[in-house]
Amino acid sequence: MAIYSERETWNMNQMHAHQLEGLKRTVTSAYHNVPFYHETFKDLHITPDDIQSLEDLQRLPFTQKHHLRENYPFNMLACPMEDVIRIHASSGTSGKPTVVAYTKNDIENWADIVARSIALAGGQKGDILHNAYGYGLFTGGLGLHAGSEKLGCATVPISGGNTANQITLIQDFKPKIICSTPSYLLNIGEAMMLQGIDPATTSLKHAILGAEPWSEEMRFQIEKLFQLKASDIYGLSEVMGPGIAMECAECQDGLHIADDHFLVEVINPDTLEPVDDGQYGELVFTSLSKEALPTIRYRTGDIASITKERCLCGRTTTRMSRVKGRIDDMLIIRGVNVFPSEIERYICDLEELVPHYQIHLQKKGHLDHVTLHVEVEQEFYKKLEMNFNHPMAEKLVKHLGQTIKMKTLISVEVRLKEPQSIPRSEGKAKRVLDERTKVMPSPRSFIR
Ligand code: DLL
Repeated sequence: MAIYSERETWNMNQMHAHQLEGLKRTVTSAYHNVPFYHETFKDLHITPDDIQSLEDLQRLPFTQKHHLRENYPFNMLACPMEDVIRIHASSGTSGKPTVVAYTKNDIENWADIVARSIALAGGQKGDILHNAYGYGLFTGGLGLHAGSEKLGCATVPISGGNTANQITLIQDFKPKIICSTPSYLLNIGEAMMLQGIDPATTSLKHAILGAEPWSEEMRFQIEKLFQLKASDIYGLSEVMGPGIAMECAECQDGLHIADDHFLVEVINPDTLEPVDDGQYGELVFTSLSKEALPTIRYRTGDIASITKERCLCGRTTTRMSRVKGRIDDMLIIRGVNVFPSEIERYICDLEELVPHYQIHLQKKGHLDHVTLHVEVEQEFYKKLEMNFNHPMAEKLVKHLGQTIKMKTLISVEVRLKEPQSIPRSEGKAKRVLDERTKVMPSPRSFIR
């Protein structure tokens, strides 16, 4: 095990003492410097002196995305603007973007956390790292960039997109590590094959993949295609950016949370009560070292579980499961909850299909109707003679529909699509298209 920092193997007492100090500092700063926190604490009759143990965290109010939006752009800052050296923001597809800011210390801590994450994935000083996360207001590009430089990697800041150029640079520079969303790496692999390049023959040995949900089966496909180790990286801008948790390449058994910078909780999103370790719920993070934008009990909307059990790699940090998905992306069909990543698993299991898919949600009468558009693999398409009425196609549709029904309990209409027909992403893939505002007539409405 290549340990980047001794903090990764601290015992519980060391970690708790460090966390309590960070929590007290964070709460004091938020209370005195951020009007939003001052007011909410006052309403609950809490002052920073009430925080005497880590358990006191439970007394603090939750923070949500809308609080950041309501305080757009800079009212959540706990430091004067002259101490801010970087600003990032979410894309803001619905309403105002959420703005996040960093002091010099914040940027240094973040770089250190990301350097540790790259080391966890198997990277080391001297490696060439191809960074295909988007640069700009999105935290992926610059976040991985700073960590890569801090670790001492030769960093290629290619950003997302221009796939032909990505392939040329991978062939010419021979990077050992690639960072991107899982869906974009798949696209790069596919584009390589179209050019007659076998992705397994590149120099890549490690992939650092995240920023969107992906399944274990998708990992298997990517690792097989490129012959590399693919590790999951998690983070969100509101709490910091990539690196809040990172899987170790040795065990690939959950993501190590940067406990020295964040306190994690998992709650039931309906009751807001904590759930037991090992149970799925909504991840909530409190920052312990951030100066510009302290985040207290931030509700991420992401569903995962945590465990305090020690990882076989020897690191002692809390681990979280893969994120199943965001609460907003959960499909609730006749009372059954399913995440797109759970459907993805069954697509990846079938060699006649490629994991390029989209889930369309529509209303048929009063009921939600799910149609899964999924592409067939090129060779299989030829075998079908490009005809989806072919008996082999019908068998495949039936098989996938039945598997999804059996495993997830939801009925899905499967529609095979020809190769290359589903839009490719250069960043986060859009898996769910919610068309439910367009009301479709129910079959019954035709029976008069
Ligand atoms: O996606 C930060 C990031 C960049 C993480 C690069 C990893 C790599 P946001 O754009 O604010 O930040 O989006 C955060 O993306 O709340 C999750 O819903 C989702 N997400 C991030 N990482 C993962 C992951 C970046 N490994 C939102 N698995 C989060 C599943 C993820 N979902």
